[in-house]
Amino acid sequence: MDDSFVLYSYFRSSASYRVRIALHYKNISFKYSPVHLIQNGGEQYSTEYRKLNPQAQVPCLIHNNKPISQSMAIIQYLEDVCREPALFPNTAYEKALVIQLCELINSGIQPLQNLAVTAELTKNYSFTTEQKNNWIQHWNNLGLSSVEEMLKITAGDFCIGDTITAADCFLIPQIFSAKRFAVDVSKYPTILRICEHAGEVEAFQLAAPERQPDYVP
Ligand SMILES: N[C@@H](CCC(=O)N[C@@H](CS)C(=O)NCC(=O)O)C(=O)O
Repeated sequence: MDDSFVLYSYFRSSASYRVRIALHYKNISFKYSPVHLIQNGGEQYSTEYRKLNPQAQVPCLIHNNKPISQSMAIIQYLEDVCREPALFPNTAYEKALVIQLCELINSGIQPLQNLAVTAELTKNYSFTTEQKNNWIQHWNNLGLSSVEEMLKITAGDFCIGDTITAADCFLIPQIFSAKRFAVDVSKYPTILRICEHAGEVEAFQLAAPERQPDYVP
């Protein structure tokens, strides 16, 4: 059995960033395989990459020569093959809270700022750069204000109490993206407090975009 892990990733991709945090947190070594989302018309559209992920998106994790896409599926898979340290709580309700936060970001925010979506707005709906940025900020603010309200109830040092969970793997990359799109995140003090705590943890440091081999300032 080939037990090696390969992660197809782009340094700026928030969905890839989630998986990088999970891999580092679980101390799983992996080969980093960069997919440049813009160069060469977008390397995610290459025939070779589409064989791994027909949706033409990163991340994609290869384990035992088998591909898995969708960061949620990948992180749950990592939890199954490497239980400790756990990223999902044992109790049913707390686990649901973790997935609730992950999905709020995964389904409710990130898809609306994704490259292919915003490129379509520009190309076929004549959005100006300003309109595109307003669109991205609108959906980030709508989602993040809900996240902030939920976290006021569930958070300790991290999203759910004082233990790192998959919810933190989703939140920190989303805040990285929000800042990149000039969203005013100072409105979200609970989120910022969690980001500060995560910033002290090695797994989050190692997963940061600027630490990746394909990073470009
Ligand atoms: N729900 C997917 C989202 C994946 C996704 O949207 N990836 C983006 C980068 S963060 C991508 O590859 N975009 C390429 C494109 O839009 O062409 C996941 O969690 O893995």
